[in-house]
Amino acid sequence: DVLSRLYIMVKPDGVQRGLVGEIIKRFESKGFKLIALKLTAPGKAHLEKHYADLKEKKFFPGLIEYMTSGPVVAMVWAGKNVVKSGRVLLGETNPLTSAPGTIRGDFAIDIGRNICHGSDAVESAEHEIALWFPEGVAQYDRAVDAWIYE
Ligand code: YYY
Ligand code: MG
Repeated sequence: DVLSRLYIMVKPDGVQRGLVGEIIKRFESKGFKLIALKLTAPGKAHLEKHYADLKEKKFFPGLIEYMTSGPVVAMVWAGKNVVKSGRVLLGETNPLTSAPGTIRGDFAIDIGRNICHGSDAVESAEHEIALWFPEGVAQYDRAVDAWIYE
């Protein structure tokens, strides 16, 4: 992992429930660097591409319906071990087994309403970043990095 990038997406339920700021806050306070952010509702074909690896699952149609039920907030975070760390901040796929203190553990109950997506590996993160941000991401230095990284 080391210095890498992570695709995070507040799902339609997270947006409707007013949890966008809360989710951003957790990645921001942790020390990760925000390099892209947008509110978007790209439609069925795009979401089917995003979740292409799950298209044989029986929950797939319901997942796509849910994901296209409203706008999502797409973002990219950068930092050391950000993919592994992001999965820890997110919790388990099922909120039931997500520890308190995690995003899904603190704010969700049902697996099909788990409020936030996070890439599961560096390769899938890069794939998802290209899919959601074809326009590219920001590049900038942060003076505070010297106080976050040894
Ligand atoms: O990466 P993550 O979101 O934690 O789980 P995935 O296995 O990639 O599944 C994507 C998405 O699908 C999950 O966040 C909720 C939904 N889902 C579901 O509704 N029912 C399942 N049994 C498994 C996943
Ligand atoms: Mg996944």
